Amino acid sequence: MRDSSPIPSSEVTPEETFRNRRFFMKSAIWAGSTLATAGLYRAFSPQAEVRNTGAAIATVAESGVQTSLAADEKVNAFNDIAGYNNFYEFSTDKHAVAEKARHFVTDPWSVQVGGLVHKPRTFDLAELLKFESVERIYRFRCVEGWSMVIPWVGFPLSQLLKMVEPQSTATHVAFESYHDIKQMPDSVYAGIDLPYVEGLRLDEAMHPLTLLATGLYGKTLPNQNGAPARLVVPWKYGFKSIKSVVKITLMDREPPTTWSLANPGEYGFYSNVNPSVDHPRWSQAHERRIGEMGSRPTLMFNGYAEQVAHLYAGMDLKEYF
Ligand SMILES: Nc1nc2c(c(=O)[nH]1)N[C@H]1C(S)=C(S)[C@@H](COP(=O)(O)O)O[C@H]1N2
Ligand SMILES: [Mo]
Repeated sequence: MRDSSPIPSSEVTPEETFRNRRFFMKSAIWAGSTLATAGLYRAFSPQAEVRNTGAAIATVAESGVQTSLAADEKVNAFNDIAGYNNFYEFSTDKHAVAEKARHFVTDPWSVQVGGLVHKPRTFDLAELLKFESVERIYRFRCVEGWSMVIPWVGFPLSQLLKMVEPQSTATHVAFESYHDIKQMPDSVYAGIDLPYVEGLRLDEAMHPLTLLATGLYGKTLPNQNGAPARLVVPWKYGFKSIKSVVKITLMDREPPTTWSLANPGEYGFYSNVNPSVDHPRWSQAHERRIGEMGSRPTLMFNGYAEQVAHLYAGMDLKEYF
């Protein structure tokens, strides 16, 4: 998994409506009013574009989650986010994924949640879209050394996990992606075992920053970004954020993960963004932000250390990479 393709130019500026909305959202965040913010969202985002119409959409103000960007960080253009993708089931060519995923059928859909839970349950698409959505603008850092800033729409995974009531013996959560050779004919060239699987520790999965995303830029999630629902764990390398999830299983041990199965020496279970732990074949100290010239320093835990460092207290992050 090494990126050698050129950076796509981001000539396409973020949509005007989004910029306007963002301007107002900033003041709303400081005002700290979820209700007011939800109203602003509706005012600046045409309902027709958002599939999550069933629930109000709040912003980062809710649950006191701080996810602010530095002054010099801009949200990436929609065309960067939806045009430069890693989704090996469709293609290993980042620029080809969007087109190959165009006809991917994501409705009907269901996510089966089970394992060490008191109330196993299957969520259909309508049920997933009924969770109260929030917008979270997160940095997204791929292990290959590129990054973006993405305005996700989704809900904290903890909400779904609480509904199934994890048993006291559950320590980890396993995730599985959709895989169907008929819909994903190029997956025979993926070079990794499929279905794609990932995992988190239960406390990581319950962390308020961890999302199940169902949209971005205030719209339904594009197929190439993992429709209809994908994990987003902003302090870990991008490959942990598994796409098009169909199965979630609570376990009492660390589940296998696709990239550590493929290459255990290069991709660990934790894969926290860490500028001081290099990949065996390249440095992780810097990254190129898609749409920018040059490079910028990679931040510990991708800039979310204040929120997540305590999860790894006492752990040697070179050993648990
Ligand atoms: N099922 C599945 N999930 C996946 C991948 C994949 O190939 N298959 N690629 C991962 C990698 S390496 C990255 S960087 C991100 C890319 O997400 P994006 O295309 O939405 O930016 O998805 C991750 N989730
Ligand atoms: Mo990645």
